[in-house]
Amino acid sequence: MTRAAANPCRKSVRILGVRSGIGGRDPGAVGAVDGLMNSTLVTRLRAGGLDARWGEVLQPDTGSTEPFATMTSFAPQIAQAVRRTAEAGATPLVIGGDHSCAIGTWSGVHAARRGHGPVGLLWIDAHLDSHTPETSHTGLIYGMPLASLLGHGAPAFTDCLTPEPKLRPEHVCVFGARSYEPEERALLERLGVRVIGMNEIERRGIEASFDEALAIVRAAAGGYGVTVDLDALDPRDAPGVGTPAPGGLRAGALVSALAQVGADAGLVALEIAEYNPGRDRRGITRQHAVALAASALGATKSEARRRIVRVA
Ligand SMILES: [Mn+2]
Repeated sequence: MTRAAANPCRKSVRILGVRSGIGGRDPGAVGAVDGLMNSTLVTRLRAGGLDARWGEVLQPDTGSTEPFATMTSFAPQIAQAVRRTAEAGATPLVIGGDHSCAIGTWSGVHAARRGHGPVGLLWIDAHLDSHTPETSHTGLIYGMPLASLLGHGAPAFTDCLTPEPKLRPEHVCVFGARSYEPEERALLERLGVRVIGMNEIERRGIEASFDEALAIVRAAAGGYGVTVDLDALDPRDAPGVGTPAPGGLRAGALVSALAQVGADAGLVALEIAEYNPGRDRRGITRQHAVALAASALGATKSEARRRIVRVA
């Protein structure tokens, strides 16, 4: 008997690749999908008891070089792929791409969970990603996805799939922030989004801080998602990102914290963005990305269970 037959309740994870760096300053995140395909990601998730495999890999239409125009048609494509995956009963694991992919990912999750209630989102990031085209200093889309999902910004993004906010401020928590402009901080404050920055995490400890963050997103009736911008990690652990910011989370501490998510049935989707293989050193960012995904999807604690099944 195969292990799959012995354990028909294995959680199904479909990995969706977003092969794009059009939203960032450094297009290097376009290499993330191929970098993670050539990693231990799938074997690690399977070894942890999950039915994990790659699904669709999406890439933007190369006909246009204007990022706003490109993203206007690409974000709904990401959203539809995520929606199809979630509606088929699998947990989507979206591998960015620069973090502008989140506009599509969480619009798709919103659509898939429509009948269940609003979805919470834990946004783990060094930055707030909460600019609008009016406040942005750079015009880069990877600085705008959270504002867009909250219903603020370019209509092309706020109206992805449907013209409505995809997230409610009371169900969103930003975790690990330490580098941002006053305008985006002001937007989140005005909306009432809880931001747990690095100063606070250092003062209170990651465990107490993460407990609060998880309680906020878990309160959403439609389940919750987690998006990890790898620049949330300290550059010592994650040099392979486009926009590193000193003073971040240590990888081991975040992997431990995310184990709570993995042990929970409420996770509806996971996203890991901003891996930039060209800036990585000896693959350490990639290794930590795999460990974060395994922990958040609950692929770490099933080793013992598998041994018991085999013995039985
Ligand atoms: Mn980000």
